[in-house]
Amino acid sequence: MAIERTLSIIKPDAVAKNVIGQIYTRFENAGLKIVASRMAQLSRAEAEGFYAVHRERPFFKDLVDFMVSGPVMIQVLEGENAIAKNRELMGATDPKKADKGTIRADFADSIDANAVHGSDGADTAKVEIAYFFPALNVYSR
Ligand code: RTP
Ligand code: MG
Repeated sequence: MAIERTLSIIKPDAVAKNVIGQIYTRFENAGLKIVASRMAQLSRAEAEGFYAVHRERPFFKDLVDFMVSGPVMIQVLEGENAIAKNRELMGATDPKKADKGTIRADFADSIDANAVHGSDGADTAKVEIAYFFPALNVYSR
C-alpha cells in the first residue's frame, strides 16, 4: 500500500473544546505521522478559497462563517493509505450518522460544527496541502 499525505484541519469547535491533543493521539495510534502543523485564524478569503468547490452550495456561507469563528489547527498526516484512514477516523460528515468511536461521533455537535476536515482524495490532498504549507515546511521522517 502506498504512503500518502493528507490535509487535516481541527476546526474551531474542537479547538475551543481543547481536544487537539486527543485528536492527535488518534492520528498517532492509527499510524499516521504529523509531518507539518500550524495553528491559524483563517481570513474569510482563505476559508472561501479552501472550500471553493462548495461555493454554489446552500451551506457555503455558514461553512465559511464557522471556519473563521476561531483558530483552527492545520496538519499534514503521512502514512499508509493516509487519505482513507483519516476519513475513517473522522467518521461521517453528520456526527449523528458517524460510527461510534470516530472523531466526529465523539467530539462534533452538528453537521456544521463537525470538529475536523480531511482531504477526500489524492488530487484534493495535493491541492489542499499546497494551499496551507509551502513544501519546505513539511517534514518526512
Ligand atoms: P470536510 O470537507 O470539512 O472534511 O467535510 P466532508 O468532506 O465530510 O463534507 P463536505 O461534503 O466536503 O462538506 C464540507 C463541510 O460543509 C458542511 N456541510 N454542511 N448543511 C449541510 O448539508 C452540509 N453539508 C456539508 C460540513 O461542515 C462539511 O464538513
Ligand atoms: Mg469535504
